[in-house]
Amino acid sequence: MADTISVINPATEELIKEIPVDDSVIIADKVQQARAAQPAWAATPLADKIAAIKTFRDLLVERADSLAATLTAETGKPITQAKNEVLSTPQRIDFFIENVAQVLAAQRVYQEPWQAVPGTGQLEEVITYDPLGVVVNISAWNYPYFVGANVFIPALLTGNAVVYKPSEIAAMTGSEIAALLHESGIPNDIFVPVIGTGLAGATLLEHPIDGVFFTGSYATGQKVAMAAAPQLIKVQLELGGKDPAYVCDDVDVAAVAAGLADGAFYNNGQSCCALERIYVHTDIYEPFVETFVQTVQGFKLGDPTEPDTYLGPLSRKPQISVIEQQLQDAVAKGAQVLCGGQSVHRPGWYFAPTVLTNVTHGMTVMGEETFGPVIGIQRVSDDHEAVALMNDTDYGLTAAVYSSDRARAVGILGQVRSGSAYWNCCDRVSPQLPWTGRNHSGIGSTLSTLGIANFLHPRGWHLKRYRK
Ligand code: TXE
Repeated sequence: MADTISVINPATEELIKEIPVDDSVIIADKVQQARAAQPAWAATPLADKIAAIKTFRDLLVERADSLAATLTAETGKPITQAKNEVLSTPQRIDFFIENVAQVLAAQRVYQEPWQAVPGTGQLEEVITYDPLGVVVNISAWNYPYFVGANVFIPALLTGNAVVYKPSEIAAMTGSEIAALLHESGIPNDIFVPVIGTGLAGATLLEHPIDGVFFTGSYATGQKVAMAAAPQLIKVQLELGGKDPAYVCDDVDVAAVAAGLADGAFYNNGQSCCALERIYVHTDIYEPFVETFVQTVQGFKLGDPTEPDTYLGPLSRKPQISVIEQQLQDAVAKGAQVLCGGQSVHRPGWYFAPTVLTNVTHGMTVMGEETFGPVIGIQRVSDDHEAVALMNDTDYGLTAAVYSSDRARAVGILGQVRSGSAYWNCCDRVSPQLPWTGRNHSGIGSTLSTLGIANFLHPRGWHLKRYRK
């Protein structure tokens, strides 16, 4: 009998379904199918590829309710946030559709004036782009539509075949994505889902492929990069973060505190760019903390299928132990728990939203990714201290500064290593901007025109026309 993934509802701990996983023979076959089919897909006119992706986009909108319900059932994401994810994905798809032709267009970068002397002629230099070929997309569960579409939409539009391994935590959603793409006209052997755990992901990397686009944790990303290294293929890694915000002394404290609480606790803190550390200027520290805690205590925790629920269960049970260990370490070293601090007594993997003060960088909660509903708030005496603390991390995904002075904020952000810099906002992703990280937050970028070009090999043409 085939191995299965047991899909458990994190809010009820009930078994939803057993899904059979693909074994190594099936995986080998799927990669070969994609390899055989890819040249014909590359040769398919761009207009036909765009038409299929537009249909997919329309189906997402049409079926948003049922797709969101699946996502909520298997990950515990509150239904309003799940629906928001499904319905916001078309914005990214539209960006790719509108910009792919421009990225694919051949560019004549140099042309000599025509030489009239016999034996000479004219040199022309042109850049064209070819698809990578067969790319593997290993994906995370926390935003399967967003992080999936960031990869498979531009990959397909640029003529690649995609072998897609959704996370085992979002396998039902991954299967629904594949079914929708096939229904939209993407051939079955051009978008090929592989269902399985990390083992299936590792097995995929043993096959000859032309690129791996991974979204997930630093620890797994490192394994993926090492497994892919012998093939010398393109490796793109969108990894985690320990994202900081610094609140200067010149802000509207109430508005900023409410915005930052959302940045820290949306999707239960299970966002790659969730705020994980907040530094507050000493002059406004007390009122900031007071308003922040009030906001957090106002968040509705409960059944994720109810539209007004803001905090559902965690998507993975083992994460509760990670959080508990970080809290124990913090409290032992002097942190103060202003609210939360423990799991919630009800069925499901619930953890109360937790605000810590008196934190220091000697605590794991300020150094390691928490990926849960916990935030540490640290007092700082000036901008220099804030910059030093923001940079005191192995990660570098995003950084935010809140100030009424743009020059001050931009000056601070310019000194912080991060892929995204936010002034008076946080936890924000835009299709027009590259999504990228420094250090342990990854390699490469999705979104923006860079996130399309990353699926292409450039070719430099040296073209000489000779006069006879
Ligand atoms: O990651 P995991 P998760 C990050 C986020 C957090 C993580 C959460 O910050 O760190 O993702 O996602 C497969 N070889 N981002 O828990 O466990 C596994 O089956 C090959 C960053 O899902 O690393 C799953 O499909 N594959 C972000 C995938 O790897 C393997 C956006 C990820 O699993 C494998 C969203 C192996 N050896 C989340 N082992 C951003 N920066 O954009 C496991 N997998």
